[in-house]
Amino acid sequence: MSSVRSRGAFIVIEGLDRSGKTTQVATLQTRLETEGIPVKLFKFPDRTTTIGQMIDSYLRSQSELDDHVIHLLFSANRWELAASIEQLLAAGTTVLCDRYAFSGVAFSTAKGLSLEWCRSPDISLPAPDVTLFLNITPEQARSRGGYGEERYEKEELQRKVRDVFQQISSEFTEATWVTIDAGREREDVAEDVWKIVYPLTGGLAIPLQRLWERTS
Ligand code: DGP
Repeated sequence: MSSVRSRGAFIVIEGLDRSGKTTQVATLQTRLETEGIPVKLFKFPDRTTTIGQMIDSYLRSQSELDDHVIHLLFSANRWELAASIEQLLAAGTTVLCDRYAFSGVAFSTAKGLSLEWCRSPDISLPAPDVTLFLNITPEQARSRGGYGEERYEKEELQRKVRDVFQQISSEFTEATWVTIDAGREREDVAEDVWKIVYPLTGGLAIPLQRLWERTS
């Protein structure tokens, strides 16, 4: 008799800078833990690895790199953790990712690289079961105190990033890409996030998909 082994859900949270993404991810993680659901959080870029330290130095403008090179480093940073993500999912753990390949495509395309080129190094990464995109307007970002000091935190670039995220989202179904209005009260956003995530945490019987393989 064959049975389909259930696995953990792979949930990605993407968002514009100043969208409150980090707070929402932390709230979601705490709530899952409180419910007794095994959960592991990844944050990309993961600045703790050797590759991540090069990315960190670049983001803080302490080093200069060609746009293609930094793009490939961001992708390599995801690939170096992909096996851990897969193992955790197979063991039944819910995996949360604060940013993923969509940020990779959005930021590098906004800087002027071609979308197709940007996507290719991330083809075949584990595909999220759902991506939650926290959306705010540039005006809302400004009213939240504006952007920070890092390299990409400029209004003009953020507008372009927003447009590319919209373009990326159009290739996904409504079930796999959910745009959330993050310009509202923190608790209301958290409630929307919870309503989408909680039903996925009981174990999934469908195999893990590979990112962008059908479009490659
Ligand atoms: P965060 O730690 O979430 O604030 O992200 C750091 C910055 O790096 C943020 O401005 C978004 C950007 N970023 C995240 N992932 C990627 C990526 O894969 N490629 C590029 N070019 N930028 C990214």
